Amino acid sequence: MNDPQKPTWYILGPGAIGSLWASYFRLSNFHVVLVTQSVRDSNTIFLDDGYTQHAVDIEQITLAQLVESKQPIYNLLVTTKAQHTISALKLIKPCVTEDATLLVIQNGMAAKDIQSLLPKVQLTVGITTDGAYRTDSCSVVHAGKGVTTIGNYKNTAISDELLAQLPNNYLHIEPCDNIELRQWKKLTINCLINGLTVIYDCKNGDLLGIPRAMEEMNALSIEITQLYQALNFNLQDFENPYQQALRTITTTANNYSSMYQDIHQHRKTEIDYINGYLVEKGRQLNSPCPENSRIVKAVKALEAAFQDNE
Ligand code: KPL
Repeated sequence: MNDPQKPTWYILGPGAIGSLWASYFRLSNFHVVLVTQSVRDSNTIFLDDGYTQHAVDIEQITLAQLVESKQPIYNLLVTTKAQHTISALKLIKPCVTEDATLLVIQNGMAAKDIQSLLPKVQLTVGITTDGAYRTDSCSVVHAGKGVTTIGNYKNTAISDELLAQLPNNYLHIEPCDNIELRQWKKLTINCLINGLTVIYDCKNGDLLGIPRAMEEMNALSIEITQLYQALNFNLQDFENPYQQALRTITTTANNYSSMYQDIHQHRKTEIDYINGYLVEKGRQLNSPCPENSRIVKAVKALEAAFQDNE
């Protein structure tokens, strides 16, 4: 049942995280509209939360139907991959109200481009350690309970009002005052792990047993630290990237990284927004990043072998 006191959330990006949030919003009695690329067979999402199987009915609309209908969007959760975000947002921009709340949960650093496209919206960025995967287009498994850290892109405090409008009963959501720093830290980890799991075709933890991969991880760590110096970052904010990545691959040893999953499902990866983002920063600062460039080239070579399945 929809609770009339609760706002409607539109969700752009019906992948694993989008489906997870859509289901938990619905289970919390929010009205949810899932925005999809094309018409899907079913309006039900089957959620396996580790204890219970839920069959959750969710209203769906295609991007084209949404644009045509011109329905106003006051609350939008974006969980598309970074590379698809701007084109999708450009399409639905006429529907997004000027002062809408936009929560973006994705890897990479697309927030600046989103805020430029929609300058007046309240942009909130989320970084999640929830593990979720889809077993088919209508079924999602919440495999690992993590934390979603949310912070306003302009580093203002998250309001209690926004927090109350999220599915807190089901997800661990924590506000953060400096989300940009958190994004950089997450980006650093993703730069050290994701590409290597693709190149060596392995789970996160398997990298530990591949001496060549560990050498490359160390070289990436050194290069990224130099870049952060060139960017005038306070290095005390960043633990040694190599040590941090070692911890992450140990705690997520059995996970297949998101980039590994993309390649295996023949989807374009977020490489341009991860290692590619640092390569571009390095280029702007005259601080070349050959180690990161090599990762970008290797991943793109694999992507070139298939059509994007997104
Ligand atoms: O965030 C991740 C990802 O796969 O994108 C890591 C931290 C590498 C965990 O798998």
